Amino acid sequence: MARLLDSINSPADVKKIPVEELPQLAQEIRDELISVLAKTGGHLGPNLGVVELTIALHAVFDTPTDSFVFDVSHQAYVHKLLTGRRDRFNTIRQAGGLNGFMLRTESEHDSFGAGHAGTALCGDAAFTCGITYEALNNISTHAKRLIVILNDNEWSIDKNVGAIAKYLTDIVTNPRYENLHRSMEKLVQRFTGETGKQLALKAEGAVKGLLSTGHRPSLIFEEMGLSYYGPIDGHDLPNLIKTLDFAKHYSQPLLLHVLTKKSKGFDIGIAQQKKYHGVGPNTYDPEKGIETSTPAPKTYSQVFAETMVKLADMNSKVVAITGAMPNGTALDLFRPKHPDKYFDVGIAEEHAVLFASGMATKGYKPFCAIYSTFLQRAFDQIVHDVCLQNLNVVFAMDRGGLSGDDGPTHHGLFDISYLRCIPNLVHLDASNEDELADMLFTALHHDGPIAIRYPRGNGPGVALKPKPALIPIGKAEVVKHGTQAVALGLGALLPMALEVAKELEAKGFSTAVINPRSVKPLDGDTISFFARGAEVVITMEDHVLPGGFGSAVLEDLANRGLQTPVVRIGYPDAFIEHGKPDALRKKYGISVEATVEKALPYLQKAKSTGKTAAQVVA
Ligand SMILES: Cc1ncc(C[n+]2csc(CCOP(=O)(O)OP(=O)(O)O)c2C)c(N)n1
Repeated sequence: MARLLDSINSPADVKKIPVEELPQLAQEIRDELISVLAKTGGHLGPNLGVVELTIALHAVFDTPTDSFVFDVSHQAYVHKLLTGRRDRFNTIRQAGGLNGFMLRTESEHDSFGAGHAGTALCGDAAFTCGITYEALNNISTHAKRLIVILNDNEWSIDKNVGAIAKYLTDIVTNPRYENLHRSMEKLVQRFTGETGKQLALKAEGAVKGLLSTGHRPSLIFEEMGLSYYGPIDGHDLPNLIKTLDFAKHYSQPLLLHVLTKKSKGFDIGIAQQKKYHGVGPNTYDPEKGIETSTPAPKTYSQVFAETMVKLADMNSKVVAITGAMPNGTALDLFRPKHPDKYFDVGIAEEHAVLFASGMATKGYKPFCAIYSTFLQRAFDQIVHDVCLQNLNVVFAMDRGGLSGDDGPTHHGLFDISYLRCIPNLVHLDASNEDELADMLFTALHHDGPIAIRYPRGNGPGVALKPKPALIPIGKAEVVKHGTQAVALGLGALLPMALEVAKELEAKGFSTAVINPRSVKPLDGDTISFFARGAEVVITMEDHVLPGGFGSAVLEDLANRGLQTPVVRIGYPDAFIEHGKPDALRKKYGISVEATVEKALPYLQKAKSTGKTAAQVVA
């Protein structure tokens, strides 16, 4: 039988399908999501939860004239399927294919490309973000027509946390509200069709009357200037369509509280909501409905969490803070071991940092585990509340470098630039698992703020020492001596720097390799010792070039009056698309071949002229 889904090339086609056939479309979309994401990976649970809601939105509204802003937009796959991207859906999160989030350049139907939470009001977890309340605060003054859909599935990636999660549960379970909800439903049922739309407008007063009777669990939204309606079943298509049609003709900002089930229609996902929020390729078999087991080597995140357990065992002042990412940062391994030292503050990075600074003033040693990309949110708290106060806060920056399939919203390619300029802050970059453990241990003993950057996924597989050791801050590690070239491989790029050295040596040029370890303070003494006599200095970083590690080296050499040429390898001044890290690095010249090609002319010139770089300058 032909699929209804195959007849949909634009939202106009959704409107042609009779309401009674839409559940079939919903089933086809679920099947498509489950089968495609089995291969590509992606945000399965969130999308399975919003199938009916997204169909109903497109049945009622007209994008791009009407704008849909999804928060975080990881649940916009269904929207992509209904807005002319069905035939490319199997390329999602693949190099050159569809992005896993909304992307303004991908379609006119994507009004905003949000990958960070709190950008719009939508998921229940967005209500843990400060900026959500900042937006709410302005709605009554500035917004005329706005429909906020609160997609309440009780989950962030982990279980949602804090007072607002409890508040939403209270609304859903309040028996008084149940009555109100039924009266509202009847009202909406009556006001469908063309005449109904006119009546609906007139009914505003009646709605408001209903909303203001007796105890109103929806008070918080109403006080902020949003009429509250709900909670309604987010999987009941006819009722969703009627309700959205009603909302469309309501002339004031409105909040529609919709209850959905994450991972709906996929039992393994329902049983493991955290895991199926976002999965990697080949995690499950869509035909058999079972998990495909793959032995997983230890990730940097796991090493971080295991080391945190050791540090908290050693020192009673150690606390760990996450912003709704216990799974991603692996702190869910720490939580059961030290429940009283574990804090999940919700998707509230600014607060996480401020909270850490407060704890530090009371003698605690907070480790804030926040991805490099999400720490951008907390820049002022880092400057004003941690570094200016010179407090003992540790930033464990996971996903420093490429974030692969997630793309530009999630790559951690800016943190060296945005942190290097802040006084008092130390910035370390781990090149293997054991070094990460040592850096965390060193941070425990360091006075003042310190940021430790480590990559997504697995390290090179270096075994951990039974007990971590102190690393001298501001001291680089000389991995290999050499005289004509010096390759500085920061963090994840240290193995590549070693390869570059091997290639250059094979061509007859003696090359030193340095593991810089500390971006700030930079070990200018060691670097300049090698740079002074060399023909070329090579800096390699998984970071943008402007303001990055290579820039720090250039600044230091210039301050010392050294003019040895510097070849800087890193990302250009651009947002980097999604793709596999190896392929992206290659594309942007972060490869052994490209580096050797750039460095060779300096070495060959010196050989042919017989003059060293220092002599040429003189
Ligand atoms: C600023 C920021 N911090 C953390 C994240 C990581 N993150 C992605 S989705 C998500 C949970 C979203 O929950 P919700 O909005 O309720 O949507 P659901 O997936 O439950 O549908 C989190 C914490 C993020 N995207 N942005």
